[in-house]
Amino acid sequence: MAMMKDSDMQPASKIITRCKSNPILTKENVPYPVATVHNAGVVKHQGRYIALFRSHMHNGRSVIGMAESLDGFAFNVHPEPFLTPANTGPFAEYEEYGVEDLRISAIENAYLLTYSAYSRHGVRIGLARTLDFKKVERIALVTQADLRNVVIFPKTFDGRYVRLDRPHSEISAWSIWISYSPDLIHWGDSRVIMKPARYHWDEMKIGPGAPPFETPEGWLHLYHGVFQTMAGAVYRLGVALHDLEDPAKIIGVSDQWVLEPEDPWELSGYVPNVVFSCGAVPEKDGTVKIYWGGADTVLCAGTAVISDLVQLCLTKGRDPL
Ligand code: BMA
Repeated sequence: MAMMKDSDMQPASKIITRCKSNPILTKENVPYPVATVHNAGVVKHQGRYIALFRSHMHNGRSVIGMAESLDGFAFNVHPEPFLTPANTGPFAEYEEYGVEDLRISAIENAYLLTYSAYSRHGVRIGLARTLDFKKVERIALVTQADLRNVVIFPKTFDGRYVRLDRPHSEISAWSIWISYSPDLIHWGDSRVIMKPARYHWDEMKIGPGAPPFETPEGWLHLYHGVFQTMAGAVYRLGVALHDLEDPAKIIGVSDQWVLEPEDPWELSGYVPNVVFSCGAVPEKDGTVKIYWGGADTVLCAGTAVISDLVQLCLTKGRDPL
């Protein structure tokens, strides 16, 4: 891996250009009572951007709302939430405390939705599918407790689905793992592929962010990393590049973050000092729209040039493990 000097560092704020109308969604834009609007999975469906965002309700539990946009920045929120905890069937017991942090992967003419399901038993991941964002079909609970941040690659590899995830551990800093499945229900061949770096911006824990997207050089993955300070944890975003044929192989991880809390609505709110992403939309012009929750309170957006992010992984890398 190429080592870098301090003079190689480009400030994070230059790599992602924040949208001038940030925050792009707040609780005031939601036609039902919520305390927050943040972490959103986003895709382009039939020419429209669809955002499935998390909101805390006034009892502190979360639901998933839906918003639509023509340009990816000005969103209108639907009158009813998109996904609320199941009250019957096998999912009800595990969604009792709420549903959170949904990611969307477009694959095989459908959209796979992965979300955190909270209950008295811990947190596990629910997998659902939609074709049109009108009807949602729950497929399976695809993890035990405690595991979060499941993102599915938008392509199969040798006939298997591939996901990144983040198990909890008491003896190791929380890291990014990979798992495989022939049918979306049974997952295995799990192994760790990326760990936090000691005394580094993400040394406390890392986790998958937006589902990876394809670039000519590899799959680009926007992940989150956390640093513990005397004033609490700081959540930032970083980038890693995975091999196009073998997504378990990391070609490069940027040694510097690409986004950190800077705006007032990222520095203070429900949870201060947080930028947290569940969605990014690559565009044909070589840019990517990136969406993140600010301080677990509002939804923000920005754009980056994809090749800039790739170059960071390739030239300012560190060892992934
Ligand atoms: C994580 C999740 C996210 C949240 C982040 C920062 O553990 O709960 O939903 O945005 O913490 O509070």
